[in-house]
Amino acid sequence: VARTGTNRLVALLGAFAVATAAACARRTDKPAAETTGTAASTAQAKASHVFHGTVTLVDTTAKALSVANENVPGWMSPMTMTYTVSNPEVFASIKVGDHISATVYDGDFRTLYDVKIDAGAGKTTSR
Ligand SMILES: [Cu+2]
Repeated sequence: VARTGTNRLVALLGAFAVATAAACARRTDKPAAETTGTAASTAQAKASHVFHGTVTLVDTTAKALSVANENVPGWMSPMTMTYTVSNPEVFASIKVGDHISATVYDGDFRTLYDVKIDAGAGKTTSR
């Protein structure tokens, strides 16, 4: 019974991912420098940014979030995108409308790190 809804949610997430991946590709001004060499050591040196946004979709099965972010200078302009998170335990409490903060890294537009739900902010009742 709930299966139809889940499938539609997954399809929606997929559509978001495709659309937003294209949007972000246009924002990649600098070609990746680490075409050769150890990717791990290069990745660790990447700059971090503080991310703020409002959750627009929660997929607890896929452990994915869609978030409408505020401008993150040098990383991403305001848009709605789907992400995975580094701390999936947030799925125990996170919900649509929550305002969250996280850490993001240059060149990594798919993962929100150390997601925190901001207390007292974005607690809208509308879905
Ligand atoms: Cu984006």
